[in-house]
Amino acid sequence: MSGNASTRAQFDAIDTDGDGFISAGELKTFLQENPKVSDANAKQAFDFADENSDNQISYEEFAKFVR
Ligand SMILES: [Ca+2]
Ligand SMILES: [Ca+2]
Repeated sequence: MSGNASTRAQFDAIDTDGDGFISAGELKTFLQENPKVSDANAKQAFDFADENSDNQISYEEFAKFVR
């Protein structure tokens, strides 16, 4: 069992379409609420979090990323 209630809540907040995965666009939208995050940095963060490179961040991948 990985993560906790607040990790789950954060994941759900980023997964705006509720399909159970965070897409590159969803992560970018979330990160760019902080104006310091550039497109390149958002992409870098996404690639780092997307361990299996399927262009989706699963909850398991997200939980590792934020840990
Ligand atoms: Ca999604
Ligand atoms: Ca993935």
